[in-house]
Amino acid sequence: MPIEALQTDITTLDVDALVNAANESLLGGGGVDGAIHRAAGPGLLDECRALPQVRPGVRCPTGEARITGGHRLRARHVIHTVGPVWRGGGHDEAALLASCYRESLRLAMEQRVASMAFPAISCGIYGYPPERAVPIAVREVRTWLGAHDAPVRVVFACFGAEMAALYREALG
Ligand code: AR6
Repeated sequence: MPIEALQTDITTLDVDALVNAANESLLGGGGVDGAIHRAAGPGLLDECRALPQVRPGVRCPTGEARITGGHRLRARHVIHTVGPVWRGGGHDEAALLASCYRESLRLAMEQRVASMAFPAISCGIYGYPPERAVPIAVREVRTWLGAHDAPVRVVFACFGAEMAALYREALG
């Protein structure tokens, strides 16, 4: 199945599942998280709030993922994942980021999604350098799809031409 990079606002995509670059509270924020919550409407926040806390204030630890409905989005599902905050690269950031992609794909496959879109997890407010994050995203998606023989169309939704160019280079 094709993996492609599109320069677009992720909320406009007609795919079965959108991945959200959330924070551990899952109660919304800025960036793509804010855009997804605005487009999905208040039902998404209500559903997130009802998810169990694994410790006070934490519904999804960094590197993990949780799934909800899409509410007013065209997507049927939102997969919320929490990327690492970039702290120079020596704090397990690469492994945690890779885990976000794998865990999101695992939840998507459980729901039998045929198409899904990822934002550039951690590359905004969390400060992960895109030139380091993009090859991880591409490698994890490729490896995972290859290993699971999953017929899933994956879109990397890129905010801006520079990000789209990085993905296209990594995709080859
Ligand atoms: N469509 C596609 N990509 C987008 C969109 C959009 N509508 N909006 C932003 N981006 P960020 P993070 C890009 O900051 O770094 C939130 O407050 C953006 O240009 O959204 O993982 C959460 O609640 C960048 O390339 O996510 C967390 O607290 C990428 O999406 C924190 O931000 C990710 O940027 C998570 O930070």
